[in-house]
Amino acid sequence: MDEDIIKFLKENEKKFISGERISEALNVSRTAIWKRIKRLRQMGYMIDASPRTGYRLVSCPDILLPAEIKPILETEWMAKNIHYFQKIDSTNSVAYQLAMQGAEEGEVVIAESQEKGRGRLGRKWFSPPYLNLYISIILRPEILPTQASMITLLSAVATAEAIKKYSNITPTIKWPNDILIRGRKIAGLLNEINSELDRVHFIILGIGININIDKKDFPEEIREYATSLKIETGSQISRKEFICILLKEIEDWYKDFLKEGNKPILDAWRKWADIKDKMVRISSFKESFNGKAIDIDSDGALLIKNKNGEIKRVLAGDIEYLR
Ligand code: BTX
Repeated sequence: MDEDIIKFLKENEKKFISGERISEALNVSRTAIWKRIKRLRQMGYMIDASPRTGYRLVSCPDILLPAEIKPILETEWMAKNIHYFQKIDSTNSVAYQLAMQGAEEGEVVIAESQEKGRGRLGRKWFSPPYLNLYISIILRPEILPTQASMITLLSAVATAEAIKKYSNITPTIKWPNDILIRGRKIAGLLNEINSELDRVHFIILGIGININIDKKDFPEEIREYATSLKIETGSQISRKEFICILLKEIEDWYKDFLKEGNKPILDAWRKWADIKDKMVRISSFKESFNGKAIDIDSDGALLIKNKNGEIKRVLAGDIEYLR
């Protein structure tokens, strides 16, 4: 209903439209319209209202309602169905449930805030309201589970490219899936898979990007390690414009992947990550060791040369750059 009123007001932008016309068009009472207008004003919409002339949309807030995103979204099929929440526990958890119930490829979950935003390995993702992006995309690629890590690399590449396109700032990718600017984390990816041995049912691609948060508003423990697009550019960012660029990038890279396979993603990932020959410390649940990064393998595993000259494949874990 909010959606319908916004759409209607937007179609008639800057003009007054009578409550009667809106109520006829949407088939609800004028009292119901007035209640919704009050709610939209609380959400940040500036709407003039007068008993004689009706309602007029003056300006829209930077919120991520589908009615705000859809008119500027240039994707072919991705995010045509958006599940929007002001508050949610985790977009990934909800997207996973939706996918279990049969949601289609390309459906997305977007939230203004998360109460239990999840990082990898049981960690938390700080998700304050109306400042950043928290989004999960449902994909159903016809691939083997062993190829699923390509989707993680793909989402990192698409996120890096979206940042570059929007701001002209060049981020870097840190294996496996952090996006950094000046060494500080601006985005994190949490991809979850549901599969059987030889078939992927679905993948949930979860992306958190710090957009308009100021340094002082990060919790103290991550303040020095995290950043946002606003901090880096010095100006307020339109979250809805950014999310549209991001969704288009993901759709384009995904289409490329289905058509051309791993190579374009691996090439782009290598370019953004610039990890070759860097000394790193690996921490995985099995072991920790230092070594020189050689490359990533065709399945996304990191190849590290240890001090004995052996090449080790690391499939999961964290890395720290050493000097
Ligand atoms: P990660 O485990 O690599 O990173 C989590 C770590 O990053 C935390 O332990 C903390 O040190 C730091 N951190 C937490 N919040 C932030 C933040 N906002 N900015 C920078 N650093 C932070 C990365 O996990 C994967 C994060 C995915 C988040 C998305 S949001 C949409 C989707 N839904 C959901 O629940 N998770 C994903």
